[in-house]
Amino acid sequence: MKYIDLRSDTVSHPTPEMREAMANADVGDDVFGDDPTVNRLQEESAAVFGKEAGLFVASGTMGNLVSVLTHCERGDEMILGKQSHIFTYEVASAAAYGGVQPNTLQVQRDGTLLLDDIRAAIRGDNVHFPNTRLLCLENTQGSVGGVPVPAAYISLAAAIAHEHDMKLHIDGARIFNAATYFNTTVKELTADADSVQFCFSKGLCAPVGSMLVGSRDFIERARKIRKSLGGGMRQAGILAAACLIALNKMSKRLAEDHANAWALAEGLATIPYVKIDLEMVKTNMINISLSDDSPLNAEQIAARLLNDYNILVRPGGTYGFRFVTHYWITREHIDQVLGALRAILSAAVSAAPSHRHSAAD
Ligand code: TLP
Repeated sequence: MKYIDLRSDTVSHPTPEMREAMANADVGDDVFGDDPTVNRLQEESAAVFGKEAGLFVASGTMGNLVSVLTHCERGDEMILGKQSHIFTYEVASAAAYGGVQPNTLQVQRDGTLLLDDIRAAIRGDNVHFPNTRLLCLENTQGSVGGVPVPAAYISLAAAIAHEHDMKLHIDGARIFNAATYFNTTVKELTADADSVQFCFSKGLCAPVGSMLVGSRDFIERARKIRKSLGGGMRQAGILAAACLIALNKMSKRLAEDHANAWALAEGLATIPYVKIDLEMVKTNMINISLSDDSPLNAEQIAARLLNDYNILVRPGGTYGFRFVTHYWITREHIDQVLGALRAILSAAVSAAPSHRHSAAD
């Protein structure tokens, strides 16, 4: 890759092995269920997660939407984090296409929703109320910093949902990062979930694709909803071939990305003006902010990193930057990023020591 790109793990390119597998993939028409490579990917994914069946979808957003629309009827309610990806970054698709009302709860620092908040949010039997059908959890939880959520918590949340005749969906876009952190399996982490969406195209490096897994009946209903959204793909085995490598090989190397994230975090903690909460760095994401006396703001630093060092970071949000490590980020890159940041900040201090947040490029 031409840049040191830390904006997200979604930027990771397919590996040479993936490109070769894609070129040689056996394919068929997947809408007819004829694509052998897609079928294999769906079966292997279901087995890895201990579920009955899988459905290959174009993206994480599509996987979450198909799942919500399969679990819920129009006018139903789902409980989910106010900071969850489904609520925040999926264009209100469940409301737009499914008429599903979100009931949002504060996400905690550990990526969970308080169990008491979940209990309190579930509607009783009353003519005025919508039916609460679904609880959605996210693992790892992205907006609080890629925080992994443990199996014990998921079991407790699932038990509450199931007691109330609700289903549990897990947005597991980065569930393999969570399993790596806990040194457990994704099967263990999602044992109590009724459906799980996970992504091949983030830290696992595939170019495109996500998977929805659940019971056979759920997946059959989901298949029809995927078709209605225009998600019936034809010779998708070309993509599934790369995803098989993601599933079986790339999912086993994420500890390297976590170690690189930790090295970056420890280095960042020593740079003046950088504020970082090391306790929150657990997987492949790091959020930092800048102290009020920083000589440059986040946008200015990002522009200099790009122009002078070919380093891409994403400024904004509630933090200064988010850095995400992935397969194409090496330890040497981490050292380069730390060196560049140090150089940019100290040059800005010597150039304009009295100007706060106003040094021009
Ligand atoms: N997240 C992207 C952006 O959309 C923010 C990123 O760079 O992190 N669930 C979670 C937890 C995600 O982080 C994402 C993507 C998705 C779902 C959606 O996946 P895609 O992008 O494949 O639709």
